[in-house]
Amino acid sequence: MSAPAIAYVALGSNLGDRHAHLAAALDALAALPGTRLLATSPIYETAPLGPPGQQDYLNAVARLATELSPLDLLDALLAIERTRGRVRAERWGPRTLDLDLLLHGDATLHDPRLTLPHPAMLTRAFVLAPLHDLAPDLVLAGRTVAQHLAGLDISGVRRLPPTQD
Ligand code: ROI
Repeated sequence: MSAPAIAYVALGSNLGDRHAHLAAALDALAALPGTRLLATSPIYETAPLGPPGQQDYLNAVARLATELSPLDLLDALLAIERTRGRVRAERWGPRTLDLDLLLHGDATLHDPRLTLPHPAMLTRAFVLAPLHDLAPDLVLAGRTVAQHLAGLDISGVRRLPPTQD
């Protein structure tokens, strides 16, 4: 059997009990077959990118070691989203839980269902700020996560203090 891949998953929620959705998602990630939850970033409260009038998001990033293939992991993420009542309606509209596969080892993938690395991850402070907490020196497209983040406007992202539960 091949070694597990290190995968990074971005979590987002801006509808309902946002903290509960993220906590449930982390529990579900930790329970996936062939997968270990290695680390979780702090949670950030972030201004919504997309149509106006939405609540702020909570965002975080998780690092996994997984034996699941990229597409099997994607299916697992979609199933977790559905357990939190995610309905895919309006594009860029509010959502109970969004789980985006950012990276799966060194995989590059151009599948109709999944592009790896995630095509928008390097331009979104709400993804790069929590990723930076876990992997500042990870090199993507020739620059470290820290270098990518330094070029972004981070005024809309605020790290929340750790919770005590
Ligand atoms: N905006 C923020 N701040 N955080 C998100 O996770 C997020 N997710 C999305 C869109 C609608 C693009 N906006 C977001 O999918």
